[in-house]
Amino acid sequence: MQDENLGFNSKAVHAGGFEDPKGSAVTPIYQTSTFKFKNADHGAKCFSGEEDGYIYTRIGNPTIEELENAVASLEGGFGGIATSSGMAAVNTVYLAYLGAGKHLVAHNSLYGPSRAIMESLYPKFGVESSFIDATDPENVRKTIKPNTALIYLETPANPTIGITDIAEICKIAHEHNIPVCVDNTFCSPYLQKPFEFGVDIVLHSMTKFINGHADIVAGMVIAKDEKHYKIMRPVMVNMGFNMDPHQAWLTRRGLKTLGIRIDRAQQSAQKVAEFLENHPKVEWVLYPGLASHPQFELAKKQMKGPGAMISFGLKGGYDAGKKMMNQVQMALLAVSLGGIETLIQHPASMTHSKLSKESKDAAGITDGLVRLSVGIEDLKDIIADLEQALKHV
Ligand code: LCS
Repeated sequence: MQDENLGFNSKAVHAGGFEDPKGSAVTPIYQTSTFKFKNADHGAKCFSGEEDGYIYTRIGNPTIEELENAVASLEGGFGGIATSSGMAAVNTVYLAYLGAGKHLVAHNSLYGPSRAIMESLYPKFGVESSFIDATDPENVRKTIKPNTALIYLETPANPTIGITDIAEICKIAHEHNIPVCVDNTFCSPYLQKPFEFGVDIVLHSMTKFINGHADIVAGMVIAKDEKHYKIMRPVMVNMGFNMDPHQAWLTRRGLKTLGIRIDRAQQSAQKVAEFLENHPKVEWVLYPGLASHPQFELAKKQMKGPGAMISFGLKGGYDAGKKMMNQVQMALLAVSLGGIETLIQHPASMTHSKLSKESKDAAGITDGLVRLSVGIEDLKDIIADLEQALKHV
């Protein structure tokens, strides 16, 4: 059966197109740096592209390729480019489309380093950037300049859970022939398919939901079509942002259960968000499954479900948040997200600490914001843990 005809969970299990010559049910780990050519002519033809064939693992490897095909199939894109980390995926996109004299427009709330490197590293190479509140698409229109070369969004955004209207922003960007990239880490293709709304590039930190087991760091860029694939693939290869075959194998294994893990975590997240919203010590909660979320209607239109990420603020601000984080017992006080275990962290002092105070303020990353990644443990235990921790606040 062709992959295109399968449902999401079937694709998550079977997609990738690898047939092992020895009949292995699971794609083996091709733990090799290089590949033998049949003869000198074959080697030359592999290099010239006249023949398909593996050359060297940084360029391509069967275990990695199966993962690239599987994720591209789930996203509905042309091709995947696996990277050593989510940040390598972000940099593949930045380096492919930006350069001296080019300008980036991005949402103001992004994973800390995705924004911080635009403030600390890329100006060295003559790249300009503007960070705006893209939850109002008109702000994107107003910020585009003749040298704007990329529009970069995260939706829902880390850590504010702000949601941007992907279709509307693509419409504006494409009037100016500017490609749009969406970091789809918070949703995974199970909950959101940015290509359906017109984007050109999707990227993931697969460290999160796609792998889902908090045991590897990995990234993926997916191109809508061959043109964008050919712009980006050489950046990964030549910068050495490649994945390792063992990392690819673990990620492919994690991917198989993506849908059922998210179903479970999301079901609990809805209840946890409602619990927090009704708790007297909680000032506000941002979760796309709550009617109080400012983009609740847009979330319903654009996402298949509200996901497993919640941000909230306590009435006592930062000190109260710190007390709570020190009191959780089952949830781990740890950065990262999207795994089977519930994680809690404080973006202002942890994941987003490298941003300037002005950048944090403008993006709504307040000192009191606490981020919760709901795992697949029993709901009663997740709530009991939060409840006992809140008693100490
Ligand atoms: N994009 C998003 C939305 C992320 O949340 C992260 C990591 C990255 C890209 C980078 O991926 P990595 O290189 O770590 O695989 N987010 C993290 C977080 O919120 N806490 O720790 C890492």
